[in-house]
Amino acid sequence: MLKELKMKKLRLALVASAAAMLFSGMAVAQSAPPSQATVQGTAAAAATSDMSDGEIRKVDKDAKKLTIKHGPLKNLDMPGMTMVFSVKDDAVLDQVQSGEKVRFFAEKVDGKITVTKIEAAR
Ligand SMILES: [Cu+2]
Repeated sequence: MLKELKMKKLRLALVASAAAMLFSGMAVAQSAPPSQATVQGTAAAAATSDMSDGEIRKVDKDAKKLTIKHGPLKNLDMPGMTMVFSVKDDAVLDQVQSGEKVRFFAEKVDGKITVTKIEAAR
């Protein structure tokens, strides 16, 4: 009975270490190809840059606004969501299109959350 319990514990420990190895292996694989960056896979990249991931959902040239499905915005303390942004430079409205994946930076300008930097995601 006691021996059986010990075996069970040992097996659990083995499973846990195998899972840990698998997880660390995955982390390495995920950070390896920079071109494969996804919304989930850019945690490391976000640390080196303040740009956030986003996907353009709507370009409203009349209102001069962009609807972006975005990842967490660290500087604004905002989790990922889909929302409307003002743009600092109207020219970006001609540079992006709905469905496009982007990297961008937003900050509060005159009380409005405004996209101040944006580029196509690689
Ligand atoms: Cu938001």
